[in-house]
Amino acid sequence: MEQKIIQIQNNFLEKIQKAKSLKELDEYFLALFGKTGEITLLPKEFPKLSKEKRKQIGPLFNQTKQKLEKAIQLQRNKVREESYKKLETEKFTLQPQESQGKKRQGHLHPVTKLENEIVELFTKLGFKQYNAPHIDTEGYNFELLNIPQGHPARDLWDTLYIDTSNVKTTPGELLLKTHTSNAQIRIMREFKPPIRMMSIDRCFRYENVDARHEHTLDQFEIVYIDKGVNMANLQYLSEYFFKGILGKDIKARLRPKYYPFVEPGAGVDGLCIFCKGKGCKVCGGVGWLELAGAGMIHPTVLKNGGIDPSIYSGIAWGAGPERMAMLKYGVKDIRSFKNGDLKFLEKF
Ligand code: FA5
Repeated sequence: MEQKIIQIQNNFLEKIQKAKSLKELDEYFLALFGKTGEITLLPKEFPKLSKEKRKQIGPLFNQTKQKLEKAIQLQRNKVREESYKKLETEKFTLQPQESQGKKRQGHLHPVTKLENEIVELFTKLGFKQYNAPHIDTEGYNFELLNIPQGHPARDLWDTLYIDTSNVKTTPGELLLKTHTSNAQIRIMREFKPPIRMMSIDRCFRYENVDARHEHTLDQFEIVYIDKGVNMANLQYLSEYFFKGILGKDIKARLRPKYYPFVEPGAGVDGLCIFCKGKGCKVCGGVGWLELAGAGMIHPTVLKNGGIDPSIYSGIAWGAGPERMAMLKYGVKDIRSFKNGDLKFLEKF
């Protein structure tokens, strides 16, 4: 076992130190710490060891884990700094397009196009747009959504908090909104049921970015509240939504998922078009790409929004337009959408 740990360490340390891109480093991170990563799987073998051996191996394992994490972090910083330096020295020249005999024409970003389609689809059903602030209070982002301070569910969202120690008039802790669900309570307090609202906006997370996770991501949220709204409406709207945007052949599934602000809660997945459900790097080996979280709005949240849950019920969901764009346009890495590569954008 010592041999194995040392071998993993030596093998990866060398590769990490030679890595020239963040993408390469993300791949090593996944190979070590992903679901089936070499470091992740090692503790599964510990029960086979004697008690004495375990005492020896434990600290070695922890040291190796920390060493590798630190090495990845250091190399990430180094790669970033080098790319900034390159930017400072690089000369940009704008090519006179006319002299090349063709005019270049700009167009909307592929995700913007897809979001416009979503808005159009839901406008037809009577939904109106509503956006909440990017910098928001813990109250709207968490507490009023049934996630009090210290609740373990806060760990589901890697939150970027704002240092307000020097601000005298701050209304509690401020943060960058982690989801468009921060609009829910405002919508309920501003409008009387029946409510059909939607919100498309940018959200921010302290995320370990990879092929399907961005730190700056868009979300599309709906809040639909009326008498007698139920899971069947959710199922119908999900189908209307995914088929309307991704085509009638899209294979989607609804599975139970926990969110403190809905009951019951569901995760909506689309079949990964890259591996056809077999499992690949893009979907993290699962075969499905999570597109949305959804559910029946929790009675406590309705009450917090001033709505009587004995009269009204509601559904909400938060979907990821970039994830949908990956499936719609066959894009294997979510980071391609925002890295400013014109060659990529010109394909659309
Ligand atoms: C939420 O953010 C909940 N607010 C969704 C919700 C709303 C549930 C209303 C119930 C009722 P989650 O963290 O799972 O849940 O994100 C929702 C969707 O956003 C995901 O399914 C995915 O499509 C997208 N998403 C989440 N994190 C990222 C990320 N880092 N990069 C890109 N897309 C992401």
